[in-house]
Amino acid sequence: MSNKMVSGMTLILLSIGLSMLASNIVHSAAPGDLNDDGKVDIRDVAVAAVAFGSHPGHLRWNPIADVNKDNTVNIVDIVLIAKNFK
Ligand SMILES: [Ca+2]
Ligand SMILES: [Ca+2]
Repeated sequence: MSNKMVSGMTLILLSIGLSMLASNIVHSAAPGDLNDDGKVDIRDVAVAAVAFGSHPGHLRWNPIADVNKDNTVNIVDIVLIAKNFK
C-alpha cells in the first residue's frame, strides 16, 4: 500500500466519522454507490480513494468517483459517499 493510499484512507475514515456526527444524514438512492452493487460500503470508498486528488486526464482519474461532477475527486466526493455509507 503506497503512502498516498494510506493518507487517502486516513482522510476517508475521518470523513466517515464526521458524517456520522452530522445529524442530517439523508438515506436516498445512494449516490455514493460507485461500483453499482446496490449498497454504499468500503468498496465504494476504495474506488474514490484510488482516484483521490485526480482530475480528467490524470493517471488515476475515474469519472464515477467524481460524485458531485466538478471534475475533481476530493474530500467533497468522499463526504458524499460517506453520507450514504452503510
Ligand atoms: Ca457499492
Ligand atoms: Ca468531485
